[in-house]
Amino acid sequence: MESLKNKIVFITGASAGIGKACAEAFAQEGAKLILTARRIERIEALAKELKEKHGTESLTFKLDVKNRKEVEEKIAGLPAEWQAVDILVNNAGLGRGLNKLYEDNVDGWEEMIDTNVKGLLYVTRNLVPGMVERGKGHVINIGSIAGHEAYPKGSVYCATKHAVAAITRSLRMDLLGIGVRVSSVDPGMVETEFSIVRFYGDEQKAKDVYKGLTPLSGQDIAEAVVFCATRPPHANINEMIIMPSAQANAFVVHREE
Ligand code: NDP
Ligand code: 8X3
Repeated sequence: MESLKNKIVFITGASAGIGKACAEAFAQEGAKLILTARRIERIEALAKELKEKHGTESLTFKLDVKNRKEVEEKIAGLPAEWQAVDILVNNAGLGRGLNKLYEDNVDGWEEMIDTNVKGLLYVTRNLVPGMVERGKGHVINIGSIAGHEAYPKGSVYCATKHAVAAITRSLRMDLLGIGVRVSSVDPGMVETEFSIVRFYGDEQKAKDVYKGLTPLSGQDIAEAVVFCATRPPHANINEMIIMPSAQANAFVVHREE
């Protein structure tokens, strides 16, 4: 098992859900964290909490992955001691709406494509060259079951996660022989703020998504991400699909009354 002690881990979308759980899991392993998201007050509070609990050293800054210039400038301006990023967790992402394509809100499409696809690309494009130069690193993308299957009313979200799957596979080939690994962790239903965001703040609708079943938690996914990151250098987890036991695939779910 590869130690994570003092490894520098850059996490996008660390202010909630899976990203926050990843920060906690990497902190427990003694990693140093670069915590980014738009809600800076949340990541600052998280950094403080992890410092108290585990003595974690963190660098925090506001980063909107949709903003190409901001991504370029913030990564180029990393303090010298934070530049050698070992692990990038491309987690920032969202769903907007659950509607038939021909009735859907186009603004939500822009947001999903700009965040889940272009945002992930901007961050990757700016951090991977350093990994290539150093001949080591690991990119771990948070994909989705929606990157393996398409489901009704989810055409654009599914398209973005299919894009993440394609980017993961191509990048792995681009980096072959260089010492930089690429993995993807692809969950089914995880109860986070995801559905609240998808339904534009409708908490009841969000709760109903997980009604009658035990969904995954952010921690379940974070444990898988840490598993990928701790494989010995000769081994790579290409992709890992993780579902709640009550979910067989993107559509078939068992709910208790
Ligand atoms: P949450 O809504 O709980 O967290 C999403 C995170 O992404 C937040 O920290 C948010 O931070 C960040 N984020 C969103 N937009 C941006 C942006 N433009 N720039 C930077 N950060 C951003 O959802 P999850 O934790 O569930 O989602 C994390 C990832 O997991 C996403 O990629 C999602 O698609 C994926 N996923 C989720 C599943 C689920 O069922 N929950 C299942 C499969 C995959 P802030 O708003 O502060 O910027
Ligand atoms: C988010 C979960 O079930 O909508 O990736 O694909 S789902």
